[in-house]
Amino acid sequence: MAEPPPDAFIACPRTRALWDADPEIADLIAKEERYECDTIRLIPSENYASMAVLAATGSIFANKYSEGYASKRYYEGQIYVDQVEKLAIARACALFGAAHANVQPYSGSPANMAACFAVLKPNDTVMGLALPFGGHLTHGWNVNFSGILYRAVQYELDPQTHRIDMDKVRDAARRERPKAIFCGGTAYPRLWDFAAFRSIADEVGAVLIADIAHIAGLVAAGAHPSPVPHAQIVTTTTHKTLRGPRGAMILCTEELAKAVDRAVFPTLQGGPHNHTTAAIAVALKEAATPEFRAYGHHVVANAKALAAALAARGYRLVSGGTDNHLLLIDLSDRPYTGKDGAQALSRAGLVGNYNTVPFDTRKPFNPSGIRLGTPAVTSRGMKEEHMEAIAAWIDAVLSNIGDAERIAAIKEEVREFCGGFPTPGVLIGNDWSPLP
Ligand code: DSN
Repeated sequence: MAEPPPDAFIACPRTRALWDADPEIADLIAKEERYECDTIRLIPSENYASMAVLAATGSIFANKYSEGYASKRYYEGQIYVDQVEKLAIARACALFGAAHANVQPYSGSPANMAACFAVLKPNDTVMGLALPFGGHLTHGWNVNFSGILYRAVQYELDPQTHRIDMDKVRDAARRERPKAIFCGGTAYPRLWDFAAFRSIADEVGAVLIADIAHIAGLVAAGAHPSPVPHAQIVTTTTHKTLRGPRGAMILCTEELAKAVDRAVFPTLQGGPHNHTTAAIAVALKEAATPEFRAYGHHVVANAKALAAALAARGYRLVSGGTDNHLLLIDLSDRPYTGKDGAQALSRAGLVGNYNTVPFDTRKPFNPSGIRLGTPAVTSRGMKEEHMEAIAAWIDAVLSNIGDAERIAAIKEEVREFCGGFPTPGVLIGNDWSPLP
């Protein structure tokens, strides 16, 4: 049963209208807000979008159809939509130093598909980091379009260092002659050497596609080297470290601009989600501020602090630590799996996700790793000293996995701790605080 609406929902005309029209959904939104306030969110691909980004996402730009691109649309009435899309493109190009941007991809997978359609023909060879080693489905994994439409070749991590061995990537590229090489991933805690990837791509005549979905905010903040001078195509989602709405963008060279635009529309997509484009523009404006630069550097400092605090408690980390926003706890030597661990942590209000580790001997649906990241906790203003407390709770949960009472007590401690940090974007629980 729906509870009475929180005061903050009554004060806002849009949530008030939602409560009147559909109290069940409104109630679930209020509950999710409470949940996002009361838990420590450690999934590295998640964040808190600002109130401004959410306002644009929920705006009436969702009402409008606008197939095509600014000044070349298939529908009338684009006076304001064109201005929004042009602003988003200009801000993307300025922030990342790119020659061209397409802000219409619906999300990361469609963006990668468009990148492939722009430069590959069916059965061409594509190369990327294998999914179980921290790559992404769309980088050539066999069940995905990228492994079905193309001849996919996958590189792995070095068994000792758990880092990418660029000599092995070069050897594989020389042998397999890919037409496109993906770099970037979802669970790689180290820096990407974009220049080295480009030199390999040039040597074999491939296009380099850098998927920076996870690290786009770090790149914008100067906390990770930029792929833009190296990769001919850069894809990214906009909702992870970049802290925008759920969406995506493709940046590319002038030479590939037409092919990329054509791949997005009309090859793969219809009408762009203009409300998302508006919110991407807002997020890009936020990301160009000194505050966001500081945020990006703090995300990395927090991840390093969390990694060090966990290592000090005896946890093995993939590659021994992190250079970016994420880390992977390797539980191969423990009697419980990554899934057991992630589920126990979640019961304590510490929300991460189970993940494969390199050379995992367990199955992907019940693997040996837990993936954690600091983008969301950093958006709440947590600092290095708070990572020590989070590591202590993680250790307490994993050391007491079957102890429901202890885990319930930790959940309460976590909830109380969370009350000390504003939650960006939520209406209830605290206030309309600006992002730290
Ligand atoms: N789902 C994203 C992640 O969590 O990394 C990748 O697509």
